[in-house]
Amino acid sequence: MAHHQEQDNVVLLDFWPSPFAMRVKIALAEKGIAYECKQEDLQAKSPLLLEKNPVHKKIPVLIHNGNPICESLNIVQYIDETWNHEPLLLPSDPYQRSQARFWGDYIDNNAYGIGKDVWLMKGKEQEEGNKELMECLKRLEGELGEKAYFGGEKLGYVDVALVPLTSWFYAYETVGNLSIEAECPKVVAWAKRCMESQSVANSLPHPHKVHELAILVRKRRGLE
Ligand code: GS8
Repeated sequence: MAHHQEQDNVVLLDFWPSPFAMRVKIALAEKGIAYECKQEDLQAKSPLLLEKNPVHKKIPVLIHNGNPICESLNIVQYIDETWNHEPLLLPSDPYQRSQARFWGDYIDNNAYGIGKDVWLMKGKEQEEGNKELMECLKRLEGELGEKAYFGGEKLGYVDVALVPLTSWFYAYETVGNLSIEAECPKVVAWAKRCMESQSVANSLPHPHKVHELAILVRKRRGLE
């Protein structure tokens, strides 16, 4: 199906520090799609968010010509299929596609799962959390191996899935007193490579801004 960009109305319900929303921003930028970005206040969700994602009531939501698409990796796949021109994010070979989705799931269920909590911990619990996070990143480092990107020579689905988390690395390192680069140098070099793409650089906030937010939330919760 041919798509005419002038007919497309694309809106993203966003929250700037959300790595899930960053995935969608990278995918839209890769495809060169113009869109309107609406910031949500997650303490006071808009009627539009509640209407468009009544099940989870979470951002990101992509609204394409009025139709909502929820869940960030589902949205990335939708973008790749709807604007099915280069650059393709998912490989076309079914086996390669299955592998890309496998790692996307792994990243969701592990890297983001641990990452979501590790900056809100302290003491012994934090030590355990850090250990778990580093095991997960080492697993990903093994999968990356000597490749430039997870899918090979160019930025693809797995990179889009994982790279937003790297904008939180500085916060994890500072709050948790650890060095990700010392333990996972290839992942850190890969993140820098990804940042050379405008689509990634323009979609990720400055790590110091994320760190400031992390400290603010920790103080609010009495962790600092
Ligand atoms: C996760 C989205 C999410 O956690 C996805 O899109 O991939 N699996 C989903 N969104 C959070 C903000 S980022 O931490 C959110 O909207 N939370 C609001 C809430 O839970 O009330």
